[in-house]
Amino acid sequence: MAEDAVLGFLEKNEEILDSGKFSEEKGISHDEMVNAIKSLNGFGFVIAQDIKRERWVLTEEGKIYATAGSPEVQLFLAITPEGITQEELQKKLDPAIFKVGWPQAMKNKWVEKGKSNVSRKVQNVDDTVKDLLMQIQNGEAVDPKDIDGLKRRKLIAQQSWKGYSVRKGPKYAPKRIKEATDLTRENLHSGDWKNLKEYNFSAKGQPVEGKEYNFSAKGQPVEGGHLHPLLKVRRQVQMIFLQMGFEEMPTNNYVESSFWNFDALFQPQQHPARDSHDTFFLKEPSTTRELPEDYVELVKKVHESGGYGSRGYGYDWKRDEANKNLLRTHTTAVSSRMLYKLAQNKPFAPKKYYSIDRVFRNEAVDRTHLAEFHQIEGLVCDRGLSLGDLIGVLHDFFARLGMSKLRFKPAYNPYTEPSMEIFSYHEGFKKWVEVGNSGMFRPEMLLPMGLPEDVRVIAWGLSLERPTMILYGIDNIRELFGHKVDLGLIKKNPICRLGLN
Ligand code: FB9
Repeated sequence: MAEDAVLGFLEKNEEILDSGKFSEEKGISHDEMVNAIKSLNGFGFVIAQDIKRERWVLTEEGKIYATAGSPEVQLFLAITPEGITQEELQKKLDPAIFKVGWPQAMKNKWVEKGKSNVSRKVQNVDDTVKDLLMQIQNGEAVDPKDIDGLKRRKLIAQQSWKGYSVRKGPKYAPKRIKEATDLTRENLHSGDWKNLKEYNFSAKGQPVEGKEYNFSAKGQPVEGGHLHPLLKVRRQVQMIFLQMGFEEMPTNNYVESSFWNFDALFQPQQHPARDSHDTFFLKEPSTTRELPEDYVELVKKVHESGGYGSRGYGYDWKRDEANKNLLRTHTTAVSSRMLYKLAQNKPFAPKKYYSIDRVFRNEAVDRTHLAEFHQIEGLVCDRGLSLGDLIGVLHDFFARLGMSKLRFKPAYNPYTEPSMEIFSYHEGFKKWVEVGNSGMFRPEMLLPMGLPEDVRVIAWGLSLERPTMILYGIDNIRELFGHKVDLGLIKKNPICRLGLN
């Protein structure tokens, strides 16, 4: 329809000057006409030139006044020549008309307000606003000064209009023969496919030339899966650990017993972190079913009376407390399970383990902290390790993350001694940033497991969210994790390449 109108017009005319006017003359919507022109242009039947015009159109309010008259004139006409009270006037007018019309009529010095009455100051008024709006509605030119006034009252708005002028193209034909690429179920069934250009053989039986491929055409966007930034950073950190010869620990249990999460780590049962204000305890199943009883006895003893050179804590250790199930507060609970398992293997063989998984803490949430986060943890278990080995492995690990300038600050953890906070100088922020925590697991943790006396374990931890937020320039953790995440970010976020990787 629209295509035929364009091709037919060009058969006898040089050019379609304005697609807007042309579509009105043909009684075809301009959108349909533009689609036809674009398609014909794409196949070379026509050459289309953009036409861009800015024009004024009436707002909804403007359309009302173009029909019913401006509010100030409606108000003027509602005042009888002898004058009326303001209450009577307001009863005669729509509140919106009174609200806009009264100040405008006062400004035009058309009306005045007496002690009890409002009255006219002039005999007659012209509704210039209505006249101007009708001129714009009819596409007539209007003085720019008048335009400013109407724009200020939000009665008109600027609308950009895009159309085309159209001339014959190199492949012009008075009627378009559909390309073979337009093969459809319909034209195959109806037999119309025989009229398609590629199947429309010339009189001498020669096929007309085929449609050339448009190699610059963009492919359809492929809607596939998209990796979350956390998973991209996790993959990079995993690669770093694997390149350093670490094995991943099995972290597929969010629910843990207090025993493995705290007691096995020599964390006393009165420690504030074991309070329900800091930890999520489970109602159901509230207690663990099975613990290695011999080992539990050794843990009980080291808490109560020490041993291995330790004084212990000197309190009555409660099994019920150790049995409580919780959501693990750190992946160090997994490290304790793995080290206990390693201690059962005789003879002892050194190991390097890592884990990256979710941990849960019942703490106040803020812009950068939720009640859960992903903890990254690494540990090396071998004979005769020292703090120097820990510092060395930290330099190696963080260098691979792109952080080569480190400083260490003495710290305290219930299960490591000595402990250190790790700081790295951030060139972008021009300041030292805390990037993790570390330490050497205490003998009160390692020896009850059955590890040889000269075996030491150096370990460290950091979060996955902090580096991800910094690397992806996200300052609110809710933009990264949770139900408010913008899926556009998930689809568009850049790849993550860390440090030496
Ligand atoms: O991740 C942290 N900071 C960090 C890490 C990397 C990073 O990279 C940027 C690209 C440059 C930037 C920042 N932190 C640890 C330090 C702080 O963010 C801290 O405020 C928040 N910490 C979490 C705990 O807070 C509830 C981060 C989390 C953390 C802290 C300690 C451990 C693990 C995670 C640990 C441990 C540990 C210690 C000894 C033995 C075994 C494990």
